[in-house]
Amino acid sequence: MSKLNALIGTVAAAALVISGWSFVSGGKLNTSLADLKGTVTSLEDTVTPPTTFDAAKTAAIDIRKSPLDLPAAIKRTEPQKVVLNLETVEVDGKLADGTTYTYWTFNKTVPGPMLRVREGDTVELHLKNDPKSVSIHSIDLHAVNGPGGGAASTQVNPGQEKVFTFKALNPGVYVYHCASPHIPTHIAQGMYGMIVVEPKEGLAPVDREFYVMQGEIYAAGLPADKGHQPFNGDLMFDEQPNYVVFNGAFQALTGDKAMTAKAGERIRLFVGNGGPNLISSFHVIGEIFDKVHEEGATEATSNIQTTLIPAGGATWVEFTVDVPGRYMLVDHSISRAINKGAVAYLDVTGNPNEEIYHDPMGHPSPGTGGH
Ligand SMILES: [Cu+2]
Repeated sequence: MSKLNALIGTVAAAALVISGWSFVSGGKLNTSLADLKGTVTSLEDTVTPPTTFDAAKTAAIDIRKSPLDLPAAIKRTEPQKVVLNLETVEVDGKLADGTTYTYWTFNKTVPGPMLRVREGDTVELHLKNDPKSVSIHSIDLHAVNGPGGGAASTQVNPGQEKVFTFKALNPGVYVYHCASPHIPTHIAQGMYGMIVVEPKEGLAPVDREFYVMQGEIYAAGLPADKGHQPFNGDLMFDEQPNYVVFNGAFQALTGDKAMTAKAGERIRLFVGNGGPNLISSFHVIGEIFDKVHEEGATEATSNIQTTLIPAGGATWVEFTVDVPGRYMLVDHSISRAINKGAVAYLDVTGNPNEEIYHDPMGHPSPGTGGH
Protein backbone atom coordinates (compact mmCIF):
# COMPACT_ATOMS: atom_id res chain seq x y z
CA MET A 1 0.00 0.00 0.00
CA SER A 2 2.93 2.35 0.49
CA LYS A 3 3.37 2.77 -3.27
CA LEU A 4 -0.31 3.55 -3.69
CA ASN A 5 -0.28 6.10 -0.88
CA ALA A 6 2.83 7.68 -2.34
CA LEU A 7 1.13 8.06 -5.69
CA ILE A 8 -2.01 9.56 -4.21
CA GLY A 9 0.24 11.90 -2.25
CA THR A 10 1.95 12.94 -5.47
CA VAL A 11 -1.37 13.80 -7.06
CA ALA A 12 -2.45 15.75 -4.00
CA ALA A 13 0.79 17.67 -4.05
CA ALA A 14 0.30 18.45 -7.72
CA ALA A 15 -3.08 19.91 -6.85
CA LEU A 16 -1.37 22.46 -4.62
CA VAL A 17 0.92 23.71 -7.37
CA ILE A 18 -1.27 26.38 -8.84
CA SER A 19 1.22 28.87 -10.19
CA GLY A 20 1.65 27.02 -13.51
CA TRP A 21 -2.08 26.72 -14.04
CA SER A 22 -2.63 30.39 -13.23
CA PHE A 23 -0.17 31.33 -15.93
CA VAL A 24 -1.82 29.05 -18.49
CA SER A 25 -5.30 30.20 -17.56
CA GLY A 26 -4.28 33.85 -17.83
CA GLY A 27 -2.90 33.25 -21.28
CA LYS A 28 -6.13 31.70 -22.43
CA LEU A 29 -8.32 34.45 -20.99
CA ASN A 30 -6.22 37.16 -22.59
CA THR A 31 -6.49 35.65 -26.05
CA SER A 32 -8.42 38.12 -28.19
CA LEU A 33 -10.55 37.37 -31.22
CA ALA A 34 -7.90 39.10 -33.36
CA ASP A 35 -5.37 36.54 -32.16
CA LEU A 36 -7.64 33.73 -33.25
CA LYS A 37 -8.30 35.10 -36.75
CA GLY A 38 -6.57 33.18 -39.52
CA THR A 39 -6.38 32.92 -43.29
CA VAL A 40 -7.89 29.85 -44.90
CA THR A 41 -7.04 28.87 -48.44
CA SER A 42 -7.69 25.15 -48.12
CA LEU A 43 -9.36 22.75 -45.71
CA GLU A 44 -6.00 21.85 -44.19
CA ASP A 45 -5.44 25.48 -43.18
CA THR A 46 -8.20 25.05 -40.63
CA VAL A 47 -5.91 23.01 -38.42
CA THR A 48 -2.43 23.67 -37.15
CA PRO A 49 0.14 22.18 -39.56
CA PRO A 50 0.97 18.56 -38.73
CA THR A 51 3.83 17.89 -36.40
CA THR A 52 6.89 15.91 -37.38
CA PHE A 53 8.34 13.23 -35.15
CA ASP A 54 12.11 13.33 -35.37
CA ALA A 55 13.59 10.45 -33.42
CA ALA A 56 16.98 12.15 -33.34
CA LYS A 57 15.71 15.08 -31.26
CA THR A 58 15.22 13.16 -28.08
CA ALA A 59 15.42 9.73 -26.58
CA ALA A 60 11.65 9.79 -26.13
CA ILE A 61 9.91 7.06 -28.12
CA ASP A 62 7.05 7.23 -30.60
CA ILE A 63 4.07 5.95 -28.62
CA ARG A 64 1.47 6.59 -31.35
CA LYS A 65 -0.57 3.50 -32.11
CA SER A 66 -0.89 2.87 -35.83
CA PRO A 67 -4.57 2.82 -36.83
CA LEU A 68 -3.64 -0.10 -39.12
CA ASP A 69 -2.31 -2.18 -36.24
CA LEU A 70 -5.28 -4.36 -35.38
CA PRO A 71 -6.00 -8.10 -35.58
CA ALA A 72 -7.74 -9.48 -38.66
CA ALA A 73 -11.41 -10.41 -38.57
CA ILE A 74 -12.06 -13.75 -36.92
CA LYS A 75 -12.85 -16.61 -39.28
CA ARG A 76 -13.52 -19.26 -36.64
CA THR A 77 -17.02 -20.64 -36.26
CA GLU A 78 -16.45 -22.22 -32.84
CA PRO A 79 -15.37 -20.72 -29.52
CA GLN A 80 -11.91 -21.49 -28.19
CA LYS A 81 -9.49 -20.58 -25.43
CA VAL A 82 -7.49 -17.45 -26.27
CA VAL A 83 -4.32 -16.43 -24.39
CA LEU A 84 -3.58 -12.69 -24.39
CA ASN A 85 -0.42 -11.07 -23.05
CA LEU A 86 -0.12 -7.42 -22.07
CA GLU A 87 2.68 -5.53 -20.36
CA THR A 88 2.42 -2.21 -18.56
CA VAL A 89 5.40 0.02 -19.40
CA GLU A 90 6.13 3.60 -18.32
CA VAL A 91 7.99 5.56 -21.00
CA ASP A 92 8.96 9.04 -22.08
CA GLY A 93 7.12 9.57 -25.35
CA LYS A 94 6.67 12.24 -28.00
CA LEU A 95 3.55 14.30 -27.39
CA ALA A 96 4.16 16.81 -30.20
CA ASP A 97 7.02 18.16 -32.26
CA GLY A 98 9.70 19.07 -29.72
CA THR A 99 7.44 18.14 -26.80
CA THR A 100 7.70 15.04 -24.67
CA TYR A 101 5.57 13.56 -21.92
CA THR A 102 5.84 10.65 -19.49
CA TYR A 103 3.25 8.10 -20.60
CA TRP A 104 2.08 5.00 -18.81
CA THR A 105 1.13 2.41 -21.43
CA PHE A 106 -0.01 -1.04 -22.31
CA ASN A 107 2.74 -2.43 -24.59
CA LYS A 108 4.42 0.97 -25.18
CA THR A 109 1.67 2.48 -27.33
CA VAL A 110 -1.35 4.72 -26.77
CA PRO A 111 -3.87 3.27 -27.02
CA GLY A 112 -2.69 -0.21 -26.10
CA PRO A 113 -3.19 -3.13 -28.51
CA MET A 114 -6.65 -3.79 -29.92
CA LEU A 115 -7.65 -7.22 -28.63
CA ARG A 116 -10.06 -9.29 -30.73
CA VAL A 117 -11.92 -12.40 -29.63
CA ARG A 118 -15.14 -14.18 -30.52
CA GLU A 119 -18.35 -14.33 -28.51
CA GLY A 120 -18.13 -17.46 -26.37
CA ASP A 121 -14.32 -17.55 -26.24
CA THR A 122 -12.58 -18.15 -22.93
CA VAL A 123 -9.83 -15.57 -22.50
CA GLU A 124 -6.77 -16.13 -20.33
CA LEU A 125 -5.25 -12.69 -19.81
CA HIS A 126 -1.69 -12.29 -18.54
CA LEU A 127 -0.67 -8.85 -17.29
CA LYS A 128 3.01 -8.15 -16.65
CA ASN A 129 4.31 -4.97 -15.09
CA ASP A 130 7.73 -3.84 -16.35
CA PRO A 131 10.39 -4.10 -13.58
CA LYS A 132 11.31 -0.43 -14.21
CA SER A 133 7.78 0.83 -13.45
CA VAL A 134 7.35 3.18 -10.52
CA SER A 135 3.67 2.27 -10.04
CA ILE A 136 1.43 -0.70 -9.57
CA HIS A 137 -0.89 -1.27 -12.58
CA SER A 138 -3.90 -3.43 -13.50
CA ILE A 139 -6.55 -3.95 -16.16
CA ASP A 140 -10.34 -3.50 -16.15
CA LEU A 141 -11.86 -4.74 -19.42
CA HIS A 142 -15.44 -3.60 -19.96
CA ALA A 143 -16.05 -6.87 -21.85
CA VAL A 144 -15.70 -8.83 -18.60
CA ASN A 145 -18.52 -10.05 -16.36
CA GLY A 146 -16.74 -10.22 -13.01
CA PRO A 147 -15.23 -8.13 -10.18
CA GLY A 148 -13.64 -4.94 -11.41
CA GLY A 149 -13.67 -6.24 -14.97
CA GLY A 150 -10.51 -8.10 -13.99
CA ALA A 151 -8.99 -5.30 -11.92
CA ALA A 152 -9.71 -7.25 -8.74
CA SER A 153 -7.37 -10.00 -9.98
CA THR A 154 -4.66 -8.04 -11.73
CA GLN A 155 -3.19 -5.44 -9.36
CA VAL A 156 0.39 -6.18 -10.29
CA ASN A 157 3.56 -4.74 -8.79
CA PRO A 158 6.62 -3.85 -10.92
CA GLY A 159 8.44 -6.94 -12.13
CA GLN A 160 5.50 -9.26 -11.46
CA GLU A 161 2.72 -10.90 -13.47
CA LYS A 162 -0.94 -11.62 -12.75
CA VAL A 163 -3.40 -13.74 -14.70
CA PHE A 164 -7.15 -14.25 -14.78
CA THR A 165 -9.68 -15.92 -17.05
CA PHE A 166 -13.05 -14.73 -18.32
CA LYS A 167 -15.64 -15.87 -20.80
CA ALA A 168 -16.61 -13.31 -23.45
CA LEU A 169 -20.39 -13.45 -23.07
CA ASN A 170 -21.42 -10.17 -24.74
CA PRO A 171 -20.43 -9.22 -28.29
CA GLY A 172 -19.43 -5.62 -28.89
CA VAL A 173 -16.57 -3.14 -28.69
CA TYR A 174 -15.26 -2.40 -25.23
CA VAL A 175 -12.72 -0.13 -23.59
CA TYR A 176 -10.09 -1.54 -21.28
CA HIS A 177 -8.07 0.60 -18.91
CA CYS A 178 -5.83 0.51 -15.89
CA ALA A 179 -7.76 0.58 -12.63
CA SER A 180 -5.05 1.17 -10.05
CA PRO A 181 -5.17 4.17 -7.73
CA HIS A 182 -5.29 7.00 -8.55
CA ILE A 183 -7.41 5.67 -11.48
CA PRO A 184 -7.96 8.95 -13.40
CA THR A 185 -4.22 9.59 -13.37
CA HIS A 186 -3.42 6.15 -14.77
CA ILE A 187 -5.95 6.57 -17.58
CA ALA A 188 -4.81 10.12 -18.31
CA GLN A 189 -1.24 8.86 -18.66
CA GLY A 190 -2.39 6.67 -21.57
CA MET A 191 -3.47 3.40 -19.99
CA TYR A 192 -6.42 2.40 -22.16
CA GLY A 193 -7.23 0.33 -25.22
CA MET A 194 -10.05 -1.64 -26.86
CA ILE A 195 -11.24 -5.22 -26.92
CA VAL A 196 -13.57 -6.30 -29.71
CA VAL A 197 -15.79 -9.29 -29.06
CA GLU A 198 -17.08 -10.36 -32.45
CA PRO A 199 -20.59 -11.80 -32.54
CA LYS A 200 -20.91 -15.51 -33.31
CA GLU A 201 -21.99 -14.71 -36.85
CA GLY A 202 -18.99 -12.39 -37.37
CA LEU A 203 -18.94 -8.84 -38.73
CA ALA A 204 -19.94 -7.87 -42.26
CA PRO A 205 -16.94 -7.82 -44.62
CA VAL A 206 -15.41 -4.40 -45.34
CA ASP A 207 -12.41 -3.25 -47.38
CA ARG A 208 -10.51 -1.57 -44.56
CA GLU A 209 -10.64 -1.41 -40.78
CA PHE A 210 -8.95 1.20 -38.61
CA TYR A 211 -8.39 1.46 -34.86
CA VAL A 212 -8.65 4.92 -33.29
CA MET A 213 -8.98 6.00 -29.67
CA GLN A 214 -9.43 9.46 -28.25
CA GLY A 215 -7.99 10.60 -24.94
CA GLU A 216 -7.05 13.69 -22.99
CA ILE A 217 -3.55 14.60 -21.91
CA TYR A 218 -3.22 16.86 -18.91
CA ALA A 219 0.25 18.15 -19.73
CA ALA A 220 1.19 21.41 -18.05
CA GLY A 221 2.10 23.19 -21.28
CA LEU A 222 -0.03 24.32 -24.19
CA PRO A 223 0.49 22.60 -27.59
CA ALA A 224 2.96 25.29 -28.71
CA ASP A 225 5.17 24.78 -25.65
CA LYS A 226 8.33 22.75 -26.24
CA GLY A 227 10.32 20.51 -23.95
CA HIS A 228 9.25 17.90 -21.45
CA GLN A 229 5.81 18.70 -20.06
CA PRO A 230 4.86 17.34 -16.63
CA PHE A 231 1.43 16.00 -15.73
CA ASN A 232 -0.75 18.67 -14.07
CA GLY A 233 -3.29 17.37 -11.54
CA ASP A 234 -5.15 20.69 -11.38
CA LEU A 235 -5.98 20.51 -15.07
CA MET A 236 -7.26 16.95 -14.66
CA PHE A 237 -9.43 17.71 -11.64
CA ASP A 238 -10.92 20.66 -13.56
CA GLU A 239 -11.33 18.46 -16.68
CA GLN A 240 -9.51 21.07 -18.76
CA PRO A 241 -6.86 19.27 -20.81
CA ASN A 242 -4.40 21.23 -22.92
CA TYR A 243 -4.32 18.29 -25.32
CA VAL A 244 -7.11 16.09 -26.72
CA VAL A 245 -5.67 13.47 -29.04
CA PHE A 246 -6.33 10.46 -31.22
CA ASN A 247 -3.85 7.60 -30.72
CA GLY A 248 -1.70 9.20 -28.11
CA ALA A 249 -0.14 12.37 -29.48
CA PHE A 250 -0.94 15.79 -30.93
CA GLN A 251 -2.30 15.24 -34.48
CA ALA A 252 -0.84 11.74 -34.27
CA LEU A 253 -2.61 10.41 -37.36
CA THR A 254 -1.95 13.25 -39.81
CA GLY A 255 1.54 12.51 -41.10
CA ASP A 256 3.18 9.13 -41.59
CA LYS A 257 0.37 7.45 -39.68
CA ALA A 258 -2.50 8.97 -41.67
CA MET A 259 -5.08 6.46 -42.88
CA THR A 260 -5.48 5.80 -46.61
CA ALA A 261 -8.18 4.21 -48.77
CA LYS A 262 -9.45 4.12 -52.34
CA ALA A 263 -12.67 5.69 -53.59
CA GLY A 264 -15.48 3.15 -53.51
CA GLU A 265 -14.09 1.20 -50.55
CA ARG A 266 -16.11 0.32 -47.49
CA ILE A 267 -14.50 1.54 -44.27
CA ARG A 268 -15.01 0.38 -40.68
CA LEU A 269 -13.68 2.54 -37.86
CA PHE A 270 -13.39 1.06 -34.39
CA VAL A 271 -13.42 4.20 -32.25
CA GLY A 272 -13.03 4.33 -28.49
CA ASN A 273 -12.72 7.06 -25.91
CA GLY A 274 -10.29 6.41 -23.07
CA GLY A 275 -11.18 9.75 -21.47
CA PRO A 276 -10.62 9.91 -18.61
CA ASN A 277 -13.22 12.69 -18.51
CA LEU A 278 -14.53 14.15 -21.78
CA ILE A 279 -17.33 12.90 -24.04
CA SER A 280 -16.33 12.83 -27.71
CA SER A 281 -18.56 14.27 -30.47
CA PHE A 282 -17.00 12.03 -33.08
CA HIS A 283 -17.34 13.22 -36.69
CA VAL A 284 -15.64 12.67 -40.05
CA ILE A 285 -15.56 15.89 -42.07
CA GLY A 286 -16.95 15.18 -45.54
CA GLU A 287 -18.59 11.86 -44.74
CA ILE A 288 -21.82 10.51 -43.29
CA PHE A 289 -21.78 7.32 -41.27
CA ASP A 290 -24.01 4.85 -43.13
CA LYS A 291 -24.08 2.71 -40.00
CA VAL A 292 -23.27 3.53 -36.39
CA HIS A 293 -23.28 0.97 -33.64
CA GLU A 294 -23.98 3.64 -31.07
CA GLU A 295 -22.14 3.08 -27.80
CA GLY A 296 -21.07 -0.26 -29.27
CA ALA A 297 -24.61 -1.63 -29.50
CA THR A 298 -25.27 -4.79 -31.48
CA GLU A 299 -27.98 -2.97 -33.44
CA ALA A 300 -26.97 -0.23 -35.86
CA THR A 301 -28.56 3.10 -36.69
CA SER A 302 -28.27 4.72 -40.12
CA ASN A 303 -27.15 8.04 -41.61
CA ILE A 304 -25.48 9.70 -38.64
CA GLN A 305 -23.31 12.82 -38.93
CA THR A 306 -21.80 12.97 -35.43
CA THR A 307 -21.93 10.30 -32.77
CA LEU A 308 -21.30 10.62 -29.05
CA ILE A 309 -18.68 8.39 -27.52
CA PRO A 310 -18.73 8.50 -23.73
CA ALA A 311 -15.59 8.43 -21.63
CA GLY A 312 -14.96 4.74 -21.17
CA GLY A 313 -17.10 3.93 -24.21
CA ALA A 314 -16.62 2.79 -27.79
CA THR A 315 -18.46 2.49 -31.05
CA TRP A 316 -17.94 1.24 -34.55
CA VAL A 317 -19.01 3.12 -37.63
CA GLU A 318 -19.15 2.10 -41.29
CA PHE A 319 -19.26 4.16 -44.46
CA THR A 320 -18.21 4.02 -48.09
CA VAL A 321 -15.83 6.71 -49.35
CA ASP A 322 -17.37 7.86 -52.61
CA VAL A 323 -14.91 10.40 -53.98
CA PRO A 324 -11.17 11.06 -53.53
CA GLY A 325 -9.89 13.67 -51.12
CA ARG A 326 -8.87 14.20 -47.56
CA TYR A 327 -11.38 13.34 -44.87
CA MET A 328 -10.71 14.50 -41.33
CA LEU A 329 -11.67 12.62 -38.21
CA VAL A 330 -12.40 15.13 -35.45
CA ASP A 331 -13.96 15.60 -32.08
CA HIS A 332 -16.63 18.12 -33.18
CA SER A 333 -16.30 19.86 -29.85
CA ILE A 334 -14.21 21.61 -32.37
CA SER A 335 -11.66 23.54 -30.34
CA ARG A 336 -10.32 20.15 -29.36
CA ALA A 337 -9.68 19.39 -33.03
CA ILE A 338 -8.43 22.78 -34.20
CA ASN A 339 -6.33 23.66 -31.17
CA LYS A 340 -5.75 20.62 -29.00
CA GLY A 341 -4.79 17.91 -31.49
CA ALA A 342 -7.92 15.76 -31.97
CA VAL A 343 -7.71 15.47 -35.73
CA ALA A 344 -6.75 12.56 -37.99
CA TYR A 345 -6.54 12.25 -41.77
CA LEU A 346 -8.15 9.65 -44.00
CA ASP A 347 -6.65 10.23 -47.47
CA VAL A 348 -8.68 8.72 -50.28
CA THR A 349 -7.28 8.25 -53.79
CA GLY A 350 -9.12 7.27 -56.96
CA ASN A 351 -11.13 8.71 -59.79
CA PRO A 352 -13.40 11.69 -59.18
CA ASN A 353 -17.14 11.17 -59.41
CA GLU A 354 -18.47 14.47 -60.73
CA GLU A 355 -22.05 13.46 -60.11
CA ILE A 356 -21.45 13.07 -56.38
CA TYR A 357 -19.02 15.97 -55.95
CA HIS A 358 -18.07 18.64 -58.46
CA ASP A 359 -15.75 21.59 -57.85
CA PRO A 360 -15.86 24.04 -60.78
CA MET A 361 -12.63 25.67 -59.56
CA GLY A 362 -10.83 22.31 -59.56
CA HIS A 363 -9.30 22.76 -56.11
CA PRO A 364 -6.51 20.28 -55.47
CA SER A 365 -7.31 17.40 -53.24
CA PRO A 366 -4.45 16.49 -50.89
CA GLY A 367 -5.49 12.87 -50.75
CA THR A 368 -4.90 12.43 -54.46
CA GLY A 369 -1.59 14.16 -54.92
CA GLY A 370 -3.14 17.25 -56.46
CA HIS A 371 -6.16 16.07 -58.40
CU1 LIG B 1 -1.81 1.85 -14.24
